[in-house]
Amino acid sequence: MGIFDKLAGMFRVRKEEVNILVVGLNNSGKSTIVNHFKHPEEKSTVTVPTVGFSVEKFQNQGVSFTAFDMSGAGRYRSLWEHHFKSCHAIVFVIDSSDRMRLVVVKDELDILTHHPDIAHRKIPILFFANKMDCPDALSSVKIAAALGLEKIRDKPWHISSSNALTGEGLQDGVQWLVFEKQSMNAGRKRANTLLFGFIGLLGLALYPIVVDPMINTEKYKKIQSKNRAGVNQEEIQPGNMKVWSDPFDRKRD
Ligand SMILES: Nc1nc2c(ncn2[C@@H]2O[C@H](COP(=O)(O)OP(=O)(O)OP(=O)(O)O)[C@@H](O)[C@H]2O)c(=O)[nH]1
Ligand SMILES: [Mg+2]
Repeated sequence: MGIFDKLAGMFRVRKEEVNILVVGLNNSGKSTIVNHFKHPEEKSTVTVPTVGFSVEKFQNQGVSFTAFDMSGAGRYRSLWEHHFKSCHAIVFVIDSSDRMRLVVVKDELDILTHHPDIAHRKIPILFFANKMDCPDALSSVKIAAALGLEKIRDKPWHISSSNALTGEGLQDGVQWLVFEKQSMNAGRKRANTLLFGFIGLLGLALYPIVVDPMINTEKYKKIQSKNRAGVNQEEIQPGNMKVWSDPFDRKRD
């Protein structure tokens, strides 16, 4: 690949790729949500409990998503943390009609937000208060209060009520996620521009002192020898060193 191809590659607008980790208790509707976004030809017609996890790819609003659809069954929940490091966003699905297990949801959320691979990252978390069509479903506001979401202050989060069977509320949630990722990228680009600007200015300031003497060695050698010519060489021989000031003001012979 030639230098121009490399430069063209650097300046080409790269397609955004986002890894999302889809977690939540079993039967909350994670796989049904992921299935909704898949290409019609790739959609599965039957919903079965996920074993371990499955990796699904889909496109939405010009963004390529790779979804790690995790099983929510107790014996597989320990697998979630293996994907914390590599994910760019988390989708946390809650069955709004499963009031009994809301406390388990809160425990799992606390474990996730306190995990070392998540705790110090400004990673966006999208909550789906799913199964809003069920008659005993709690509202997204009540779920947010029950899970103490207002305490998550160091990460952007959003909660959407959804019905994964009809797709209601799903697009709103993903739209928020895309917006959040894009504004994060814009912030990072601004910071990079500032950094490169600063480095450029520093380079300009240091050029005459550091770079120029390295390039124009002959010019600086001439200046050096000219300066030396103005100094009496005898005076700078160690044996002939003169004491210019005497702190005790003694007379010298
Ligand atoms: N009424 C209703 N049922 C839903 C909704 N979303 C999913 N379901 C049903 O809930 C059941 C479980 O859905 P899954 O998508 O398999 O749930 P999951 O979270 O992936 O479960 P695991 O893979 O076991 O962790 C299925 O029978 C779905 O049809 C919803 O919004 N409303
Ligand atoms: Mg599943």
